[in-house]
Formats: sequence, C-alpha cells, structure tokens
Amino acid sequence: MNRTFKGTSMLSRAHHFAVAALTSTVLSFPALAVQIEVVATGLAHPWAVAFVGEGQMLVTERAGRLRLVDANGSISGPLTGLPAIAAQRQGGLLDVVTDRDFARNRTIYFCYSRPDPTQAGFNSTALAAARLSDDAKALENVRDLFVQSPSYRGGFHFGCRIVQGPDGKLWMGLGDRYQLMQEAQNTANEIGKVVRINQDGSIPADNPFAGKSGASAAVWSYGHRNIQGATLDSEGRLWMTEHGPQGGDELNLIQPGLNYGWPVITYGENYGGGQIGDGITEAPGMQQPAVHWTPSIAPSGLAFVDSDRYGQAWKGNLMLGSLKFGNLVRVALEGDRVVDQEVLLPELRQRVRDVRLGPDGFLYILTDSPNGQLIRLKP
Ligand SMILES: [Ca+2]
Repeated sequence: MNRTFKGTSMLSRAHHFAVAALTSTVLSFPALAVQIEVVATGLAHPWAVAFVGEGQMLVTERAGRLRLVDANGSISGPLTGLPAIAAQRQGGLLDVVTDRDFARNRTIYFCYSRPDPTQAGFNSTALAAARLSDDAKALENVRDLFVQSPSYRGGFHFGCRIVQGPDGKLWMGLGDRYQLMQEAQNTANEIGKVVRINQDGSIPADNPFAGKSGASAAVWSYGHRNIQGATLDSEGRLWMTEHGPQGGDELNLIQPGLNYGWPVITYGENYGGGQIGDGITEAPGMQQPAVHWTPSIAPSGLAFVDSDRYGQAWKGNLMLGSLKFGNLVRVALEGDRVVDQEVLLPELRQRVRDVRLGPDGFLYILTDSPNGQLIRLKP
C-alpha cells in the first residue's frame, strides 16, 4: 500500500507553533515527497520498534507483549520471559532498543511499568536487560538494571525512552508521575529525571551528582515532565522530547547536571486553563527548550537522520512524531541550534508513537491504535 504525500511547510499551516531560537532561515531544499509503505498491521498500541538484523524487528505492545516482525511483515506470537508489568493507563511495556553489540551478544534493553513488589498498587519505571533467544521466541537472563525511585500509585507519566551511548552506557528519560510534579526539581529522587547507568546497572562514577550528598547518583539531568522521545545526533549530542501540560511541549538538548525547569518554568498551562506555579517561562539556572510547541503537538518518538536515503533535504535533521495531529515534524539543526521545522505527512492522521531510523537508513513509524501499523518512509 503506497500513498504519496508532500511535506507541508510549517509556516503555511493554519495553526502556528511557537518556535524558540528560530532564525529567519527559510527551507533550504524543496519539499521532499515520500511514500508510505505499510510493513505490518494489527499491532495493538505498539510503543517502540528495535532492529535485530536481517530485516527483523522487535515491537513492544503497551499491554505487555513483545513481538517479532519479519521482513515481509508477519507478526510473531508474544515472546515469553517478560517480567510482571503494570499495564494500566499510560503504563505498560514501553521502549525497547538493541545493544550496540547485539549481533554478537543478542542483548536488548527495554523499559516498562514495574509493579512494586513491596507495596500493592504502586509502580515505577524500570529498565531491564535480556538476551533474545537464538530462535527469537523468548527472552533469557532477564534482569532489572534500574528501577525509578520512589514508586507511586498512579497510571501516568512513566516517560521511558532508552538511548545507548557509544561507550555502552544507557540513558533513560523518565516522567514526573503527574501528581509528583514538584519532585522533578528534587535531585534526591528519580522523578522527572534523565538517568544514566552502566550496562550492568551500576552507576557511572562521572555522573554529575555521583558522590554528592542528598542526590541520586543516577541523575543526569532534572526538571523534566514526561519524556517521550530520545536520540543521539551524529555528534553524540542527546536530544529528548517531552510533553508539556496544556501547551509547552518541548525538544531539549540534554546536558549533564542541568535543570530543564519543570514545573517552575513552562510555556504551558494547566488543563482547562490557569497558570502553573508563578506562570513564568524562564528563570536563572534553568534551561530553555530548543523548541517548544504551544498548542501541544504531543511529541513522541525521536530519530536523527544520518543516512543518505532522503538526500541532503533531511540529512542531519531530527524527526519526531505527533500523537495529537497524527503527523511527523522535521526539525532542522545547525550544530546544536534548531533553525527550522516542517510538518510532514499531514494527511496521515494517525497518532504517531515512535519514529526510528532503521539500519537500512529508512525511517520507520509506529502508529498508536488498537490496529497499529509499522510504516516505512520511502523517498
Ligand atoms: Ca523545560
């Protein structure tokens, strides 16, 4: 099934988005036409896709299932071996990535809403590692590497995006659990944080708060609301998207030890209106987003295009999905600055949950519905 859409300049859309740090740069390249190729259908609320070689992909379904999709789109039964998962509301089986050395060790990392075994009804986001069995039907040697603290009785804002650095260390973007938003400013816990861990679950000694009294050594950055997308660019910079409240969605360049402001500063407001806190958008010692979107687009999965598949038009750009508008947003970078953005696939109108760049250099998209699709974008 192929349909061709042309990208539509953000500036020509009826709804305008606030863009921080936007220069007067105009699109340097004509809009690129891409075809939508549906690779697989019938995925129930898929959340993340990871590539395991020979055209095969692992896809998580939020309800707590992990499936293998092969190159011709057939979907396996659920893999066995997953831990207990608190699949309710926004919680469930969420992100999955392969280890940089997957071809040799068959290691994957995934994150999920973990029931607290010591407190009934409480849960938190956990990052686990496992080995994909040789027949790809099971997970082996499943172990939690990191469990967000404290756990909480709730079903919202689990965050849960994983990125592995070139050195093998793992970042995970977390959420503020909604009702615990004030804790995003408290570096003593892992609510509303980005954390960084070693592949064995130990904490790197060079983390910004390691060895500091009263702080969680796992914390990499803080003041986040609900991180939903994460990627590295070709220079090794870490970018993440997060949901604001009503408005104030953000793309951030994540740097160690920095405060990204939530809930002290935000471009959003409370649901239904009304300011959050003092209603301020900037403050000393708090980072401004690279881009913010008001009204909200509900950004999701984030990918960096370092392949040549889409020519120079998209190379070096970030791509993120919009759950709310059911399209893609291309964010053009110059170094660590955002210089432009463009809405792509405005006719798609399916909630976009994940965006990834495959090892074949093509972009892959997961749509969030009871009959979700895995889509490949072909120029
Ligand atoms: Ca912020």
